[in-house]
Amino acid sequence: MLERYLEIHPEVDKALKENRPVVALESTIISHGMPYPQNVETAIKVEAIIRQNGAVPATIGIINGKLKVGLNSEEIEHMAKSKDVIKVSRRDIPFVISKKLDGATTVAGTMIIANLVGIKVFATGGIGGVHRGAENTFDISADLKELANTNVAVVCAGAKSILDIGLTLEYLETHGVPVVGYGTEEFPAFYTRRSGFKVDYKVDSPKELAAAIKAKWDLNLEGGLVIGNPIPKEYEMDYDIINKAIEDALHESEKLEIKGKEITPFLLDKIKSITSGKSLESNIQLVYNNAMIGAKIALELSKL
Ligand code: PSU
Ligand code: MN
Repeated sequence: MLERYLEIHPEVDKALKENRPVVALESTIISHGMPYPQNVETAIKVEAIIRQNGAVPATIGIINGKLKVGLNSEEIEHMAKSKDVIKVSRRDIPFVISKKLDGATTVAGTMIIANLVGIKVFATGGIGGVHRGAENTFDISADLKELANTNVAVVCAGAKSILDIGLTLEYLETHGVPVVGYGTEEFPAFYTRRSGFKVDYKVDSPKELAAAIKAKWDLNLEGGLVIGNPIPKEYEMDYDIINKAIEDALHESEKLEIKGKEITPFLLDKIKSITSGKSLESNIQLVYNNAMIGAKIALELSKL
C-alpha cells in the first residue's frame, strides 16, 4: 500500500534492508532555508560527509506527488532552484500528493517520511519551536508535536533565538521528548554554542546515545529525541551581534506582518542580509557538523 506513495532510492533501499546505517536529511533547508547556490553545494557536501562517516544519506522531499527517500543530484538541484516547491509539514502531505506537486519537507515532514521507511536518525540545522510572542500568535511549529509522536532522533544545533527557547524546551518536556546535549550541559542556540538553558542529559559519545535511543524505543516510549550538537567554536557567531540581528529581523517581520509558514524563511533571509552573509556561513558549517554526528549515531544504532 505504501509503494503507491513512496519512491525509495535503490541505494537507500538496499541499506535499509541490510540494516546498515542511513541518515535522513530534510529539503526545506534547501528550498526555503538557504539561497542558491549555497543551498545545493551544502546539500551535496552533507551527503558526502555522511558517507565519509560510514552511513548512507537519504535526502527526503516530494516530487510530482511522490514521497522521495533519497533525492538524486538533479532532484536536489530542482529543490534548490524552483520557486514552486511548497514547504511541507504534516498538514500539507496529503494535498501535495493528491495535486502531484513538489514539496520540500520540514523537520516534521521529514520525520514522518523517515519513520514510514524505518530511518531512525535525521540530521539538520535547527528545529522549529515556540515562537516569541506565541502567547498572542499561537505560533508553535508542528515540528514539536512531531517530536512528541514520531520515532526519529533529530540531530540539530539547537534552536535559534528567533524562537522562545525556554518555552520550546517546556513544550518538549511536557511531551516527554528528551533534549540531549552532545558534549555539552547547555542547549545550543544554533549560531552560538550557549543559550543559557540546560539540557536534560549530556552525552559524550555516539555509542552512549545509541544505547539510550534503543532503550527508549524498545520500551515503546514513543516519540523522537532532540540532540543538540553545538556549532564548532571556530564558526560560532558573536552573541551580541547575532542577537541584535535577530531582534532587527523580528521587528521587520512584525512591520511587514509576516505570518504562518513564511516567518521562519523570512527571518533566516533577513538575518543573513543583516550579518552580510556571516550567519549563512555559520549555518552551513553547523549542518556539516550535525551530519557527521548523525552518521556516527546511525552507525552505533545499527550495531545494537
Ligand atoms: N531553522 C533553520 N533553517 C530551516 C528551518 C528552521 O535554521 O530551514 C526550517 C526547518 O525545515 C524547520 C522549519 O522544520 O523551518 C520550521 O518551520 P515552521 O516554524 O514554519 O514550522
Ligand atoms: Mn509556525
